[in-house]
Amino acid sequence: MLAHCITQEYIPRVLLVDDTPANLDVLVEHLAGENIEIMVATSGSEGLHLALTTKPDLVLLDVMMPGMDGYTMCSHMREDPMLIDIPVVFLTAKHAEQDIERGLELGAVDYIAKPFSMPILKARVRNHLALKRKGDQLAELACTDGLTHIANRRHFDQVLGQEWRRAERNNSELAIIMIDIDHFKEYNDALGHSAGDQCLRKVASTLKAALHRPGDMLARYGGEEFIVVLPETNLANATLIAEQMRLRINALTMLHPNSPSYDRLTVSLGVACAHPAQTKNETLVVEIADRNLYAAKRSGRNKVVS
Ligand code: GH3
Ligand code: MG
Ligand code: MG
Ligand code: MG
Repeated sequence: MLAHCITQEYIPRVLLVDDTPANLDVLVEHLAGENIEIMVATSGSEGLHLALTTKPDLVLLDVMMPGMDGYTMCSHMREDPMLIDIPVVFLTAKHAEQDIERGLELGAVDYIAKPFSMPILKARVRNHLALKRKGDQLAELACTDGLTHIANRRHFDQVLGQEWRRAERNNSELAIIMIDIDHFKEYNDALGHSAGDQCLRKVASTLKAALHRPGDMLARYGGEEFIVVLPETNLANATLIAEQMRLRINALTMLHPNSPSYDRLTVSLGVACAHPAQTKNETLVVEIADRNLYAAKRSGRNKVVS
């Protein structure tokens, strides 16, 4: 799923980890005017737990702490796919050349020695947060279809691979729906390309509205083709969802003046479902859904075949 909308108001979150409460108090006091949300932890293990549950945009990390020290916490973060993209800045009195080298080799983006200048620390925090934001925006753009703002094909392929492996581990089923707009070439020919683009956006948002579970995902697969992955869904339930999608598109009553079969815009849908234990790979499920979509086209369009 796409993480968050680029246009939403953005308040970055910073996690401070230090075993000395007085150090945390000073940082909290000085960072208070920065339009950031601050979270604090007084140990490496608490910091790691908070990082996992709150996904901060930056971690300011002490090194010397009883129990899990800062270096160890940083190493754990670099090994965890959920935490690997969160930048870490060490903020520590331990600043011999080899300490700094070690911290940077562990993947920290910066290493600041105590005692430090508060204005310089704030400037560095702002810069690291700005870089993190740019990285997040790029990652989101790389996953999004520019016209419809739903997931693109590349992101779909990644998610399908992940869901397939999850279904394999959980011994559960996974369903695919392929959707293709009927006679869309004629729609463009009759109403123009810009109306065609508008139509694609409307179809995307209408299909998306038929999905209700957080794990379900709709993507633009190609020109006027869409695809859905439904984790832990059997064929009967996937067929029901596909039928709801077909009805919702019908209910738009978008005039299709040039259609050889209907007076309004319609879609054809192919459904497939598989157990990873009994199926070669995820590509095969997509192929079966595509074959069923083709059958829906041949049997008159505006149909679901599963
Ligand atoms: P069928 O019912 O068999 O699916 O017929 P169709 O006309 O929908 O299928 P065909 O593959 O012949 O044509 C697909 C059309 O989709 C042609 C292409 O111009 C249009 N199309 C693809 N991408 C876009 C797009 O981004 N914007 C617009 N406006 N049209 C697009
Ligand atoms: Mg300490
Ligand atoms: Mg097509
Ligand atoms: Mg088509």
